[in-house]
Amino acid sequence: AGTKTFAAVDLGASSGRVMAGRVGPDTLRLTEAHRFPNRPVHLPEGLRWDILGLYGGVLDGLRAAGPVDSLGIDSWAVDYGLLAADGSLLGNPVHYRDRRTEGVPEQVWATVPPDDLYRATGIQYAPFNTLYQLVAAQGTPQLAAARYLLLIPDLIAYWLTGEQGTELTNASTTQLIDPRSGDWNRPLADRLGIDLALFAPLRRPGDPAGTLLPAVQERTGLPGPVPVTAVGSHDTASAVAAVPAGRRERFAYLCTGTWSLAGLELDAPVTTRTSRAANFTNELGVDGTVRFLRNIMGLWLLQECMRTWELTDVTPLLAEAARIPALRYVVDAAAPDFLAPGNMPGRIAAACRAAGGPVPDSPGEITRCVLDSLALAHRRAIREAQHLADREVDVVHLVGGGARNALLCQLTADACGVPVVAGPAEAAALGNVLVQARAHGLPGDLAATRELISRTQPLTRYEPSGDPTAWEAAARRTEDARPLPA
Ligand code: LFR
Repeated sequence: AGTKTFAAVDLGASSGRVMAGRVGPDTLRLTEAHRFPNRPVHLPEGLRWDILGLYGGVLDGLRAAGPVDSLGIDSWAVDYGLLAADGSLLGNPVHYRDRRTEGVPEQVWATVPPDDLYRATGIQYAPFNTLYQLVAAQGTPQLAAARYLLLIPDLIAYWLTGEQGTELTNASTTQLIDPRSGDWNRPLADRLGIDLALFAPLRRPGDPAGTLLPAVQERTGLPGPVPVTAVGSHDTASAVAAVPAGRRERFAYLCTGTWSLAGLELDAPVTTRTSRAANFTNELGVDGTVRFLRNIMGLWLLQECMRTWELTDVTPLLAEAARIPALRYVVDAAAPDFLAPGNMPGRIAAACRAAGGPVPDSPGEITRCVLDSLALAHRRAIREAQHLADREVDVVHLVGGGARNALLCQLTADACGVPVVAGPAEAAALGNVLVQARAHGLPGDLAATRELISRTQPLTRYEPSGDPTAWEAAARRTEDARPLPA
């Protein structure tokens, strides 16, 4: 009694899933209705998302989920689809790892210096920010024909409901939002010739986002009417909302998956010059929070190696990696050279060689290199976040897919020198479900929903172990190569 069911559509860079969440004041049960691969496609014109395949997976998933009180959608950030005046999609959305933005940031900075850009938006430099993508698209027939632009989760919501909106947490990753007002930065867009009229009106997590179209209801077999509710539609916003922190805990979070996003939850953005130089971003979170974090390449490094090796089972690789001594091979896991797809083992070996250290060769050695390097990058980001935001941290909450990787969790605790609490692995889907639940009557604030997660979901605690001086020395070696500016 008193429980409701919510469907969470959660699209990640390597797979999509539809989860059903049963929620009540003391209940939170998440079950997987359907999981499907997300396979980007190399076309002659570049790297594209198979958005129609993903949408098909969403419909199958909603059918498998069965009757729900509402549904919400989240996905990776920054990417979008363009629509013609009649609402039809103009081509496949471009993948953020596509090379079309090469050279574009420099062009943008000639008009808007990077310092101004950072102060105006709080967003770190990444070549794939929507702002650079839109400047790269200027002059293309597709953009010329476009009347509407919808970010990926908003595009899926549009196909499901016929209604257009732009959800704020994800909108903040476009680098076109003023993080203080939470509204578009019109002067910035004007200076760059970006047409903000392409974007639908902003909506916030918890806002209503339409009702399933009759044809969608028929296709999914859902008894209606089914409301769609805006959630933190940026997957990282949903994942941070599901960090099972205690109300008074001083915590950092690590959202692990294709990326590692490491940082702090703040009340206000930090847009100092040092923070920009350290490439920390201020993305908007649910309930008016700021996600002050750094992007680290994450398990993409390993996923991409496994694609080269044609391996699908990570378990034997992790077992092999666990037998190799710590910190023999280290790369800078935040380095932009690892962004594009292709020959990752070769690029990792080359980076080790360039750093003058021993070079990993076997898949086990390279896996170990990735995990040690990620742990070091986690350590660095969490330390720098504390320094830049003038805050202290007693515990690191590690959520997302990496929470299933015990070796990564332990190495992160060892590197950071503070306990790591790992889980939930499906944080984005849980955050998605709980924002819907609150919009549909679950009482309590963000801290209360976090307490519900820590009461109901299995979590694993990792205490720091091993030799802290070894991590310090390794940190010093890699940080010398890329020092934090004074
Ligand atoms: C994680 C994520 C990151 C974002 C990257 C690209 O899935 O959403 O937060 O920087 O993907 O969109």
